[in-house]
Amino acid sequence: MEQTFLMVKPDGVQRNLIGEVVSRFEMKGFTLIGAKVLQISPELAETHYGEHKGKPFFEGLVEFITSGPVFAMVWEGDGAILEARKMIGKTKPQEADPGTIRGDYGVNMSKNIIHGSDSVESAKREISLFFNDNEIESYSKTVNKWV
Ligand code: RTP
Ligand code: MG
Repeated sequence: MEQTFLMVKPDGVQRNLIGEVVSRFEMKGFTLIGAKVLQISPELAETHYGEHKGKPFFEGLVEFITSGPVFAMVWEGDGAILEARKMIGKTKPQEADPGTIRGDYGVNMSKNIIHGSDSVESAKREISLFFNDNEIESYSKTVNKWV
């Protein structure tokens, strides 16, 4: 089963959108297998966004992502990486379709509510950057059905 790393950014946490974000992926049918609130260090931010090092927006991006707590998550599901990116919407909220998280809630390019892994490789890399193995619980919702 595919796993992806999603993270509510400081603007999303501040705007009380953690529940809304979690709800969308839960309703979609994905399984939340890891989650935590944390304040990202500059070192972790620079590693996480390493592909953007040297770009004009890099310093601002690191400053923003470290400016307050984030909500980091690992979700599991069929095609979870691409599906989550579709549900998140385009990077620029003005270009993101209505119905996507960024289309519905994003304010601008730097304050776009949520991060999502963009490939199998980045999902693996980002999950291991943010989570220890013992913080991830893989399970099936169809076993031990209570409701
Ligand atoms: P993310 O990594 O945060 O999920 O966003 P993304 O894949 O949609 O976009 P990416 O290209 O990875 O960029 C990471 C974040 O950097 C900011 N950005 N600013 N030209 C610009 O000013 C610019 N380009 C990117 C955005 O905040 C984006 O989410
Ligand atoms: Mg990206």
